[in-house]
Amino acid sequence: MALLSFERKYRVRGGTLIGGDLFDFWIGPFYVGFFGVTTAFFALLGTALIFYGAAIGDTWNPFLISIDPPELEIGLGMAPLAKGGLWQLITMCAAVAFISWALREVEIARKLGMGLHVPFAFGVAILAYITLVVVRPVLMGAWGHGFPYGIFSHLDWVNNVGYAYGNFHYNPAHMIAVSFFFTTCLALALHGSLILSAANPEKGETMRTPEHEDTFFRDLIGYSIGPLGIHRLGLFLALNAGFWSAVCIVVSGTVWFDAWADWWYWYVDLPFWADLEGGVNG
Ligand code: 07D
Ligand code: 07D
Ligand code: U10
Repeated sequence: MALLSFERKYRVRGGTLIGGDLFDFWIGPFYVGFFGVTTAFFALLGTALIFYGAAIGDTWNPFLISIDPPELEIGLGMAPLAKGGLWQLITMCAAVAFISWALREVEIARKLGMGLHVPFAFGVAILAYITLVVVRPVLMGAWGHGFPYGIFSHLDWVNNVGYAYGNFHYNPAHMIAVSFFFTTCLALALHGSLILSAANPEKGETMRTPEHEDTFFRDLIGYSIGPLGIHRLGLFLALNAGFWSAVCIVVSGTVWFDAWADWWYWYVDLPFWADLEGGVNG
């Protein structure tokens, strides 16, 4: 079925979470829905506030514009607009816009009778963002621990927060997250290359089948995870990358306050070798 006639058949009312038939329509290619309206509203409002912040700031250089969170002294209170209040409003707009976008994905999935995997996956990205700008600042007692909204300034934040804990690479959850990111790339490179090698033959050649794909990896490593399995694995890897990222930052400054390298002393201090010659007590 051609895509457009498919869309005509499936563009039917229903499946909405809220608002019934209200907003249950399309504009061009986009499904609107209640959460489309809230996404559009809060995304536009947040963007307008960023432009306002830029206008009262001292640069229009897109790399240097920065909407900073309040000073640490403000704690968890509301700050004046020009002194972090804008950041607080933009954070609210962003959170509501992202969550609305996820709920719009839920409504579209429900209309199509599909699983909720896509909104769930986006939910993990939202979790990482909320962890950075809400959960960790609240646990640490000040909005000032959130990251600033600017292209270069947010890089400075990552750098500075990283060095506040010595070498951030020693954060064990950061290690797990980084390894999941790397493995996600490996999995997508293997999957993309395998599919193209089988399903996109030279002109005149016949297309190969999933059995060929299975056999390639059975010949190579003795095992194939299969055409459905690789997608499960890919989703698992990617979601873990985001999840362990959220873990690695939320524990920094809430349950661990020192250099991350020192965390590893539990290992050095294990009784098996702590008393050996050359060990910490030896
Ligand atoms: C390709 C999908 C398209 C999305 C794009 C991003 C904006 C921001 C707003 C000026 C993969 C659109 C960008 C709407 C403009 C203003 C106010 C997704 C794709 C093209 N970062 N980060 C970038 C965000 C954090 C870090 C680039 C957002 C954390 C590092 C872009 C968030 C930490 C590097 C960007 C966020 C962190 C970047 C490319 C939110 C840890 C880079 C992003 C909401 C996660 C890279 C100059 C990309 C770069 C980069 C956006 C959060 C670290 C500007 C929206 C605080 C180390 N980040 N980031 O391709 O070149 O994402 O920076 O949480 O090296 Mg960042
Ligand atoms: C937060 C983005 C959410 C996005 C959303 C959507 C729009 C719409 C519109 C396009 C989480 C936004 C959408 C705005 C756009 C249109 C139309 C994703 C988010 C909701 N690190 N590190 C990580 C590595 C070092 C440090 C994570 C590597 C140094 C700190 C990841 C290296 C020091 C923090 C990671 C490295 C350091 C991190 C980031 C290498 C600095 C964090 C991914 C090879 C001196 C952050 C939750 C992520 C984190 C984080 C990777 C090095 C510090 C695992 C590979 C040693 C302080 N680092 N890092 O989280 O965990 O994505 O954040 O050296 O806070 Mg690190
Ligand atoms: C995958 C796959 C697969 C495929 C695939 C894909 C994964 C099985 C079958 C998909 C993959 C790709 C296409 C590959 C490329 C993708 C990426 C690299 C990921 C990154 C993507 C991008 C960078 C693109 C981002 C683009 C976006 C987000 C589109 C932007 C959209 C909009 C701006 C409109 C959004 C629509 C909304 C919010 C709802 C509807 C709203 C409107 C139409 C606007 C009108 C507004 C209203 C009705 C509300 C009124 C608004 C008000 C009141 C606000 C007023 C407020 C003020 C302050 C003024 O596995 O294989 O193949 O293809």
